[in-house]
Amino acid sequence: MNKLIINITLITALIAVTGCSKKSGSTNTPTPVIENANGDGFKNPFVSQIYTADPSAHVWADGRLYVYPSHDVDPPRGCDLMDKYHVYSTDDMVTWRDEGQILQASDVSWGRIEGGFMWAPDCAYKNGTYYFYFPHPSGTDWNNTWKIGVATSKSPASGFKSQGYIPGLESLIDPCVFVDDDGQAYFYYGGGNICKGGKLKDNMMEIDGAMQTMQGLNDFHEATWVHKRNGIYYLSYADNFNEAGKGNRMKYATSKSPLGPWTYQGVYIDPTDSATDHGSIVEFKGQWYAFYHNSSLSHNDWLRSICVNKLYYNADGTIRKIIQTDLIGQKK
Ligand code: FUB
Repeated sequence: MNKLIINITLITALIAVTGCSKKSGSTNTPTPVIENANGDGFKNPFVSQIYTADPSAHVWADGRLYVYPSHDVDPPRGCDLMDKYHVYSTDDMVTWRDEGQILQASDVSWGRIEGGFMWAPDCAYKNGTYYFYFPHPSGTDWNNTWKIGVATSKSPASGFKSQGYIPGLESLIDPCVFVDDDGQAYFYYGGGNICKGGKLKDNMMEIDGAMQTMQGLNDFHEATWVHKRNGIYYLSYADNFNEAGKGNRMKYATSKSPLGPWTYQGVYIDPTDSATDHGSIVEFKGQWYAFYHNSSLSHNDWLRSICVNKLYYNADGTIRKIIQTDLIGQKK
């Protein structure tokens, strides 16, 4: 486990189921950008040592913010070779620590023999245990054999052991686990225009009852993320938008219930320079943040890098579009 201190002030201009496929067809009109600042000064991407994508961010009891991204392997072959998840943490949103590698395809006994395909993960905490959820195929026919694997640890960024997979699910990707204020955990996943959610049992490894299709989303593609603020549930996701040199947008919908029905609200992250996007929203020390990825270090759709910018809400609970910043912290 290598531990690297990453000071983003040192970042220099270095340089496709489903997630790896581009589709077109949205007619949604983006909500206006709030032109209220020249960015928030964050230098993006904030990890440059390796290529990372699909950041899922959480704040745990030790007061640090942890990011669980996937890892794009260079040279890429689409998303086929993705492997070896790392975790990053910070206590100030400026200095980031690479906590090292936590899991690789060869650790997964039920996984496809060829390895790779360790796609967008998430992590959840309950009753003293951290649960790391990751999509991985169980067969050579990867696109029809996706499972959602679970690895557990008593620590947020080390010691994870593969425990099997959640039984009875369809072949879909991009797990997200949201634990509500009453301790009830909800599991979401999706891809290929379908998003589903359901309750998790207390063991965090089995679905309690039936999974339901999430209703009310607009042009859902993948990358489900659920968070809650002031009693409102937010489901954010990547759409199918695709134009030359630009990729998916991040949209969101709201509900009074964790399983919908949802009311579509708009785009909160415009396309980056990457074919895909995938993000998370989290509050840390009184400020909300949006994590996402772009390809600005590699100029290659499948060598992505994770980014973060501040996220603001309007008084009515809607989300303002985030201002993406570049390598020197300027608005893009
Ligand atoms: O990173 C592999 C796949 O690309 C993810 O699972 C999707 O969300 C997209 O980002």
